[in-house]
Parts: sequence; structure tokens; C-alpha cells
Amino acid sequence: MAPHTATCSAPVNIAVVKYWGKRDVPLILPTNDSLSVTLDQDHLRSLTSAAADQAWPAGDRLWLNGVEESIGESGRLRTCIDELRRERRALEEKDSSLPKLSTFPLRICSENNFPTAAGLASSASGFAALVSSVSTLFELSSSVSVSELSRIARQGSGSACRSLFGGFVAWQGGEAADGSDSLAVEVAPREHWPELQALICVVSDAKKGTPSTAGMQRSVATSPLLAARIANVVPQRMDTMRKAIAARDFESFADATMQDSNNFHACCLDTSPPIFYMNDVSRAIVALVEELNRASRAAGSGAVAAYTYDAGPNAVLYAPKQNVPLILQLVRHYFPNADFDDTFNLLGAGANAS
Ligand code: 2P0
Repeated sequence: MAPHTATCSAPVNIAVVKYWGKRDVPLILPTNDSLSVTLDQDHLRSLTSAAADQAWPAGDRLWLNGVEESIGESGRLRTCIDELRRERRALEEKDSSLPKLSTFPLRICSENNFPTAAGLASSASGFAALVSSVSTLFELSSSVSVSELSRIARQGSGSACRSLFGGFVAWQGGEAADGSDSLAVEVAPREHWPELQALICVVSDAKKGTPSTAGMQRSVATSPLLAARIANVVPQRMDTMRKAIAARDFESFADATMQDSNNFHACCLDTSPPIFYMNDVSRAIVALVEELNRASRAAGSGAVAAYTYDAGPNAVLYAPKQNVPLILQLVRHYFPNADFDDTFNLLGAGANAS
């Protein structure tokens, strides 16, 4: 018999209200809610195939970009696979005619179409694609909701839970100690605001200096500013962002996005020892967008673009579609030698079978 197989892809998501800090490290439970926009899959996505066959030697195996990674007896990959097996076993117990896929060894193969670990959210798309492909292989679609799958993906990498959905997505941090209510929900589908587009400016595709997982816990342990962000900044900003998206209000969306990016990077700087993700080129892009918005507002028009930066120097610019030609022209003019990938991404659908 041929192996059972499934292939899924998942896009990256770029947060406009950032996740930074865990209240429970092993369960990956965040210190605050977050909200992101899922990009399309043409430029930044993970593609993952999963296969199961009774005849294979025991033990699960995984290849990432052609290199085998150890799954191990514990850890994030193991947790996700175990949770998905548990769901499959429940199906098999209800219907004894189903093949016992939950007992078969798994082979998983994943590749990114962009540099891994360069602050371009590769762990988000990677774990979302892994959970999607194994859940498709296990035929869990009727028994496990997308939000439930996001709860599983969260245990692979926090931000991965948001890539299960397309469009505008909130990760509800939740309150339960076991993480049962820490999952992603759709805020609005991508069709809600089709004029909004995203531009990725790849300032550097080198592997980042301080990995997010370690960096955020250093901030939790040492940054009073992060404590203030969690208590006083994020709750109101989530509210502002939800309202801006509901009203397709780019002015408010842009202000909240840029403020949240700057607040997050301020918390990184407030960490001891400090963490620097943005570089001089990143800051020059901030200055360009700020000046563009100032001039446009002074002329009676609205904001032209919003910048946001994750755990790396690369800029993501959000802008209404009609502003895109101007932004591209200016970016190319002021950064003629920079290694920009000026790909525009339409907002995308979430993880899906391909
Ligand atoms: C975010 N980042 O909301 C924020 C903004 C980076 C800056 O989520 O430890 O790779 O795997 O849960 O998800 C990066 O953190 O960390 C991240 P883990 P993750 O997108």
C-alpha cells in the first residue's frame, strides 16, 4: 500500500500589535494578546508534506529545507505531533473502520521560499504548515476547528497560531493555566479590506542575533517598560486596532501599527543587556515614512504608509493600494543600493491544503 500523504502551505503573518513575552514558557502562553495580518503565499510561505506508512521503521522524522532535524522525545515538534495524534486516536476510537494512522510512523518534509530565521516569521509559517499538513493527513477537519488547530500550532511557536487564519487575526492570550483558551480567532477576512497591501523591505536576510524566544524572556525578566506595555498599552491598542480594522480606517491603523512597533523595540532596548533588532537602514526607512506621512497630512491628505519591524531589521510597510507606486518610487530613490526585495504582497488566506 502507498503511504498516506497530505501537503499544505501556510503564509507568514506580520503583527501590528506585537507578541513579546511568555507567562508560561513550556506551554507558550503569552503575556499579552496580539493581532496580525496574514500575507499572501507567493513570496513568504512554508510548504509541508506529511506522510504516514505502517511499513516504515518506527519513529517520526522531519526534514527542514532538505536537512533532517531531530524531533526528539520532548520539545515543540513532539508536542504538536503528539496533540495531533491524540485527536486522530479519538477519531479512530469512534470509527473502527478508519486506518490506524495514529500508530504509523510519520515523515514530514518542509521548505520555506525565503530565508529561515531572518526575522521574517519563518517559525510562524513553518509550524502552521506542519500542523495543517498533519491534521489534513489525519482527516481532522470535521472534528477539530481551525481555532483548535491554532491552539496546537501555538505550542510549536506562539506566532504560528495566527497563520492558521487569513486576513486579520487576533491571538487571544487567554487566562487558563493549561492554555486551553490561548488560541487565534479571525478578526476580519482579507476580503474585508482588499485595498490594504504589504511591502516587505528586506534590509538583511542574515540570521538574527538574538532569537525571539530567548530575547522575549530576557525582556520579561528585566524590562520595566515591558511590564508597563503589557498592563497599560496593549489592552487599549488591541481595542483601537480592532476598531480601525472594522472601519477600514487607515489613519488609525497606521498610527497604532507604528506606535506598537516603536513600543516593542523600546522594550527591547529597555532589556538588560539591550536587544537591537533595527539597524541604521531600518531607522532611515522610519524617517522616510514619518516624513511622507507628515507632508501628506500637512497637505490635507491622510497617512501614506505604516512601518512595522519584528525581531530583525526588515521593514514591513502597510499601505492602501493607491499609495504603492509612490512608496516604491521613493524607496528605490532613497535606497538605490540597498538589497530590497520590493515584492508587494496582497493580504493572504491562512494555511491551506495544496
Ligand atoms: C510577533 N514576534 O507578534 C512578535 C513580534 C517577534 C516580534 O512572535 O518563542 O517566534 O516561538 O513563541 O513566535 C516572534 O516570536 O516565538 C514573534 P516563540 P515567536 O510576531
